Amino acid sequence: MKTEITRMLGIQYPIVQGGMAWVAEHHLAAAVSEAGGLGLIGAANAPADWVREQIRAAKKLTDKPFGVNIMLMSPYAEEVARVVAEEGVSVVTTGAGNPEKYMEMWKKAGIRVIPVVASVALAKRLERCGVDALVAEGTESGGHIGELTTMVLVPQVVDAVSIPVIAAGGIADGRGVAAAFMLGASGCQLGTRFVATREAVVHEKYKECILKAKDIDTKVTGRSTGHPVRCLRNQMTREYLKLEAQGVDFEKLELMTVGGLKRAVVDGDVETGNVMAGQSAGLVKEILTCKEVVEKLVSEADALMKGTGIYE
Ligand code: TUI
Repeated sequence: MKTEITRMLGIQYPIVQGGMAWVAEHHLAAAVSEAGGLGLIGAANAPADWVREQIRAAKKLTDKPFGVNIMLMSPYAEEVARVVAEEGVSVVTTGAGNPEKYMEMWKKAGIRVIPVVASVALAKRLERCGVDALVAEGTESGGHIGELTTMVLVPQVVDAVSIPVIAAGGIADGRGVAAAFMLGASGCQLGTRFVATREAVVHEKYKECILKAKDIDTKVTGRSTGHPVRCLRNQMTREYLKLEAQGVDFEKLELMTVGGLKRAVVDGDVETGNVMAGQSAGLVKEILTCKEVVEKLVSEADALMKGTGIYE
C-alpha cells in the first residue's frame, strides 16, 4: 500500500500510531515501526531527558523510522523540541497547539514535521509554514480533542491544502482505513486500537476497559473549561461532569484529573483514574500484537479498495 505518506516517511504501510501520553513509549513505538507502520513516542508532559532516553531505547529495538509526538501544552515542550532535533528522529508530530516557532530548527535537522490539526484554518496556516503533512484529527479521538468529526474535517482539510493528510479519530479497523482513503487521506493514525495490543505497556485493567467498551461508553470532560478530554466513563467522569454542570471553577476541576492518566495506565485504577480512549473503543474486541493489528488493517482495507486506484 504505497501512498504519498509511505514514500515521504520511508515506511511500508500508511498506518501511524498515535502519540498517547503514558502509553506510547519506546516498546509500542518500536513494535509499530517494526510492523511496517510509523510508531511514535508520546512526549506528553514528560521531561526532555525521559524523551531522549526513549528515543535511544527505540533505536535499539528498530532500524525503521519512528517519530516523537510533542504535546505543545507541556511545560517541557521547548526542551523536547530541541532534544528531537539533537537526537535526529525521522518524524515529529505535534498536538494541542501551533508548532510554528520550532519549524526552522526541525527543518534544519532534516526532520519531517506533521502537526495534528482540528481545523481548516490551522491546516492552511501550517502548510504556509512548510510542514510536510498534517494529521486531521476528528472529535471521535481519545484524549484532548477538537470539535469536528473525522467525516467532515478530513475532506475539508484535504481540499484546503496540497500536502498529504493523515486521518485520525474513530478509526480502528480496515473499514475505517478504507473510509479515510475515500475522504482523501493518504494515511491513518490510530490510538485506541494500539492500546489494546500485547506490546502496549499498559495495565491489563485499562486494556480490559477498552475491550468491554460499548459505542456510548466515552464521555468528554472539560468542555466548559476549554480543555475537552475524551475518556471512558467511570466514577471520575461522573463526578467531574456533575461538578462541571454545577459550574465549579476550572482549578478545582483540573485537580480531579491531575495524575489521573498515570493512575489508570500504570496502576490500573480505572475507576478514579483518567481512562483516555476514543469512540473507536467500541470497535476493539481483542488484544492483538502490533504486527497483527497493522496487517489486519491493511488487508481489510485492501479488500475493500481493490480496483479503486486510490493507492499503488
Ligand atoms: O493532543 C492531542 N491529544 C491529547 S494530548 C493529551 S495530554 C493530556 N493529558 C492530560 C490531560 C489533558 C491532556 C491527551 N490527548 N491530540 C491532538 C490534537 N491537537 N487534538 C486537537 C489539537 C489541536 C487543538 C488546537 C491542535 C491545535 C490547536 O490549535 C490551537 C492553536 O494554537 O491554534
